[in-house]
Amino acid sequence: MREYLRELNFGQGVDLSRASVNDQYLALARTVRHYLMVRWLETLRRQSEVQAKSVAYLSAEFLLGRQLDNALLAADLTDIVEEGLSGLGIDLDTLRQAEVEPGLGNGGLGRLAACFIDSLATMNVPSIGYGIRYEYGIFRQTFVDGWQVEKPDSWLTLGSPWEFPHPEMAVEVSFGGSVADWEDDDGTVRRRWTPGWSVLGVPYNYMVPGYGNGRVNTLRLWSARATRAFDLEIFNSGDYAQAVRAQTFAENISKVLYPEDSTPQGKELRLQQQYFFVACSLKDFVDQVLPKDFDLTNLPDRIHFQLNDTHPVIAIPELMRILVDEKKWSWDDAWSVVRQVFSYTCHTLLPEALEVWSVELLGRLLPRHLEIIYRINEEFLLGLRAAYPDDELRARRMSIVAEFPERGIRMAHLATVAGVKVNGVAALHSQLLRDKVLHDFAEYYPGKFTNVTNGITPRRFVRLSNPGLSGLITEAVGSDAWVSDLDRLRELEPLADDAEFRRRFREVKAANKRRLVQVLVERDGIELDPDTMFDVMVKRLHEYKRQTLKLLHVVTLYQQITTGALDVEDVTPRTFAFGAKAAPGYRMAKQIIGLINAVGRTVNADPAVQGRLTVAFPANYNVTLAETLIPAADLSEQISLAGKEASGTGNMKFMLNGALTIGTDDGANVEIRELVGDDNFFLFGLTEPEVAEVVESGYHPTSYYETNPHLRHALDLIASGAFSDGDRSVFEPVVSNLLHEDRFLVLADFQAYLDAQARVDAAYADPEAWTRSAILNVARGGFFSSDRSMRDYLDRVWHAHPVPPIS
Ligand code: T68
Repeated sequence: MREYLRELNFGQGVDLSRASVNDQYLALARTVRHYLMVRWLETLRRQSEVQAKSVAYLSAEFLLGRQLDNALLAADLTDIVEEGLSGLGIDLDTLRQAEVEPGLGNGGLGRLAACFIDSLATMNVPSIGYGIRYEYGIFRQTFVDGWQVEKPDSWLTLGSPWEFPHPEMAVEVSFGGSVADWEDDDGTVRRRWTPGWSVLGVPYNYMVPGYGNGRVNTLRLWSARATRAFDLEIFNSGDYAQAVRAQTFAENISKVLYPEDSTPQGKELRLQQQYFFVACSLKDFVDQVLPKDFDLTNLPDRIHFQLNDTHPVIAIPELMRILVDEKKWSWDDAWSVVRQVFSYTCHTLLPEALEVWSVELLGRLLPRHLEIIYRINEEFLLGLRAAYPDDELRARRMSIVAEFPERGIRMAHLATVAGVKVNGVAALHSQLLRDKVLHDFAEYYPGKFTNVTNGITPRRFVRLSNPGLSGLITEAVGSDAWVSDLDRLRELEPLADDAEFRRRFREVKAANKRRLVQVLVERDGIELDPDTMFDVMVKRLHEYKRQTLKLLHVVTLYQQITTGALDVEDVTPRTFAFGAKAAPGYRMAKQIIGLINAVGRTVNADPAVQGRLTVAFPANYNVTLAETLIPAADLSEQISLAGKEASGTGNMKFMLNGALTIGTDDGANVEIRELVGDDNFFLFGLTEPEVAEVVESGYHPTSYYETNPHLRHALDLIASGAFSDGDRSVFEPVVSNLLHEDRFLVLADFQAYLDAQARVDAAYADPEAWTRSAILNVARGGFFSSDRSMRDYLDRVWHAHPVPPIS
């Protein structure tokens, strides 16, 4: 505590009596990071000594969540700090709440990256995360009259104690200009890129502490600054305003995270962001991380670059450029190294979500890279035509360069051609990648395709977010070894049949529900009854995830009760909780948010359903809210159309926190169900092959509307204006989309969903049996630790190894 007070006095410049909560939080954060510093330096020292093969995780997003609690846990400081602070009259929990989470990601993909670097550190794998330090992360969602209104996320304004800026290590990244031939000293003709403009990338380092192993890995995020040339311009031209504009232009590159989810937009700035962080990272690795005299022909022994989706795929031509243009290697030598050091993870099945950059844009922004991509493609097509001599259609399908609707570069194809491995993120997803999305490639490159099912870190999503359950598990297992060895949860299995254990398990869930109730009152002014079933659907808002299906269930129940078709006494009291952000430009998603809120307003105010149906939609669902929401859930909604959700990771978090899942046979749900068994999972809906068949034979949503009275009544009620003050036009787009288009077969799965929900009600009516299932969900969820995902990547993709722990 002496150190803490020093930080307050000398770091924040206040004494205890005048310190604000923010001062106190910042001082604590700095105290903790000092404590971790020795380990960080030791990790770095050992890393350069041992020269083991490392992993570089390249990701445009790292959705980290709050840092304090995780750092305290990793360093085993929580108890000491709590006690010390309380001696000073300070409540640790108050300081925890003062932290603004860095929301540098959109959803699953960004959160996955954060879980992976946590696991790599915990498993003693030499690794580094590379990404972008956005000044504004994912927008803060507010509701105005139930409609989403986005506010900027200024996560840096109150100070950012976890980062270490290194402006002296800035690297220069160039864009634009032109390419021309030039003659080398030895007479070889080479291509020379003369860029048009450049920016600086300033590295900000973040500690990634392993759990209880003394290791601290690094996450390096890049921030864009104007180059010194820009500064000189200010000096010389005298046109101060223009020079400042130039500066703003440069800094725009890392200004804001694109709030897109699965729908790529041909945004120039986005391509700038991608090249910016990739070029900074490769330069950093080659010039700074590797030893000075390193022979780059040995690069594959020292590093594997994992490409988190296609966002960093421009790294492939960038490394070619470095080797061929800067290091003056032959093309073939460069290619033979490049094709050994990258692998690509695909996170989608929606064809429209695969990135394609227009040749016009790429050629303007990165002319040399475009040339390199063309040459990679030429050689690829040469091989392809040799393998399939009379199949020009196949060559066109597989080409890295698309010709329609405009000339474009298919980044997924580039990644697949150059990558050592290509993986999907759940068994079903990987299979569909092989069989459908990248089928031609899987035929041409057998052995290149693999699966690594996603995982989540048990440190954040069980140990920290669910202390009650953690205590129970530790007691049952006999130690806290399960926190870094999640298979030990299996030992809980026999306890599912122990009435006393079930009672305590139920008590933990009840306490988590009360904690959530309290948080939502304070955070949103939402009042909930903890004695109802908490039925939770939290994830990005996207039509394929089918929040509307959940909503139609709510509306159906409401309609049935209010018309007397259902006796209110027969309805299981439920709280339907939603959490979802819509991409600002995604109109249908925003309409659906408006509709959820409108239904909530009506249902919550209607005395006829009071105490039976409640809709809660707290705004701004983020990692922090997930940490209290998920442990409180009874029922986990994972209801995407089969074949559309690559994996899902929320589904795993719910399972490990003792919620039962109602879900389709999609993504990782398939593996969840295999593990828990059909008795402990509420399966419904079309399977992926059935979906394909329905779509193939012509899908007519109206036929479901016409033949299913429940569905008709629910849709009619929405269309009637019952949730929009009688205005029939407000939600007309949602209703008519469902009736006439329904790309994601909501109506086709509606009745099956209602039936499954009836099974949920029946099961919930028997608390002992329900608790037994919930315990089995936890006991059988160990597979979904991201530590296991890391082992799979190490074995199947990276061929790297943990190094001995730091004592
Ligand atoms: C998600 N993808 C998948 N994308 O939808 C989910 N996209 O099934 C999977 O579990 C998760 O990745 C992890 O593998 C995303 O989250 C994005 O966020 C995104 C961001 C920018 C552009 C495109």
